[in-house]
Amino acid sequence: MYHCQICTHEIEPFISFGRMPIANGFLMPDQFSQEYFYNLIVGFCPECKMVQLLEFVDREKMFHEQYAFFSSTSSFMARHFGMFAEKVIQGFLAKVRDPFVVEIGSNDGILLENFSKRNIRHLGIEPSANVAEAAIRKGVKSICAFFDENIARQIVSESGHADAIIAANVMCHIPYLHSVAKGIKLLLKSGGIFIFEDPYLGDIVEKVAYDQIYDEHAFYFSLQSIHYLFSQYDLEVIHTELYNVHGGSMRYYISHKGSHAPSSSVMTQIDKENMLGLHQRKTYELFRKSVEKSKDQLKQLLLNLKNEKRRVVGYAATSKSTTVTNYCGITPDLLEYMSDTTPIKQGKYSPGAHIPVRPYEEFKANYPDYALLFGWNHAEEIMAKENEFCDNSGKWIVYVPKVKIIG
Ligand code: DWN
Ligand code: SAH
Repeated sequence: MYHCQICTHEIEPFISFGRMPIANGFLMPDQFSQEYFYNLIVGFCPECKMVQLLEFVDREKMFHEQYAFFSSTSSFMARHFGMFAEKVIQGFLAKVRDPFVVEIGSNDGILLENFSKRNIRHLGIEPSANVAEAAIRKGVKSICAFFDENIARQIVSESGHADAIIAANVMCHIPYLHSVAKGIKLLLKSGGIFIFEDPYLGDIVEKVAYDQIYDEHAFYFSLQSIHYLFSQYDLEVIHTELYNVHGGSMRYYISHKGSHAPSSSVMTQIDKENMLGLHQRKTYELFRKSVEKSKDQLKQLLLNLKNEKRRVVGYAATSKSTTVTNYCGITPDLLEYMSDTTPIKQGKYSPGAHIPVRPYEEFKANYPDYALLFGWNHAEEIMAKENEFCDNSGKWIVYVPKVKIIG
């Protein structure tokens, strides 16, 4: 029996992906025999509506000095975060004297560099030392730590309260969200704003984007579950916005209760969630059936292409690809290699499935017949730069929202 991380009610499991390795645990052959696995199972809490993992991997196994994801690998995301910073500055800092901005999970500084370039006082909290060092090299002030209540207290005593706390794609990574919410409560200035975004549960369900489910993503947020959590600390969701990044993300604006007037977006979004059925278990049962269908179709397509002796390569060794390859049983006989632009992944093998990861230059030098788009969330950016692949009769295989061939 498992209990909800947010409200302690019993969780209802609705999908199991079986044994899974660490999503970003790219490794060398001499490490195969000691590879770490855990059970990837997701459940729904009927009380607070939080969708969450049942088993968690120790944070030090995922976030360390060899973390494989560098945020700045996507130029579209760099632009997105430039606009995010602009909104924070114009909307909340313009009238503040010597404002102070804290980012949780600042990675290589992709968001905070927009503040440091304007000489705005800032601090990034980032536990993965190698990416934090990349940020520091860019002039982004960062400390290597996991954000929680204690770190928040330390920041207040050393630098004062924050006018804005920002976070992207990290809140859903933190199982101990109560400590984080307490930290936000004590770090945020009265009248300050906490803004964060994460992949949105509504999009995951609607698009059958099951590959967003992996060890690092402890939670799959809806507005209802976020509201439940923060209202316990007298913090209030005052506004929400949807963005077309990472497959559909929700940005939440949170303040001390009563300090900002809530916008109509909050009630509108709650109504939409009720229409989508995000508060009902049966929605997740249907999701499971769609996931199983997607898996069968993708596996069959790859088997057919193998029989036709076509060359198929994975495009972008994303964290998400670890769920797809392991769950669908995609082995090196079905996928020649995975192309990726990140040096730390190149020359290694994918977690669990042990598919070689090769530099992007190899893809360009010898185009395959098909590219399985593991970076489907960056499809616009990727397809725009891969005209030559298509001119050479190359075709894309996508699996979100449906398994299909493009080109
Ligand atoms: O939540 C998370 C998100 C924000 O980032 C983290 N838990 C980890 C990570 O997830 P991901 O690995 O699925 O992220 P992306 O951004 O979908 O994929 C990044 C990978 O794709 C990098 O290894 C670089 C690669 N890539 C590439 O090879 N060519 C990316 C692009 C845009 C490209 O053109
Ligand atoms: N914000 C970036 C990075 C997202 S990846 C972006 O949107 O691209 C998730 C990041 O959160 C990793 O860099 C990881 O090291 C960091 N992280 C994980 N747990 C954390 C915690 N408790 N506090 C702060 N950062 C954390």
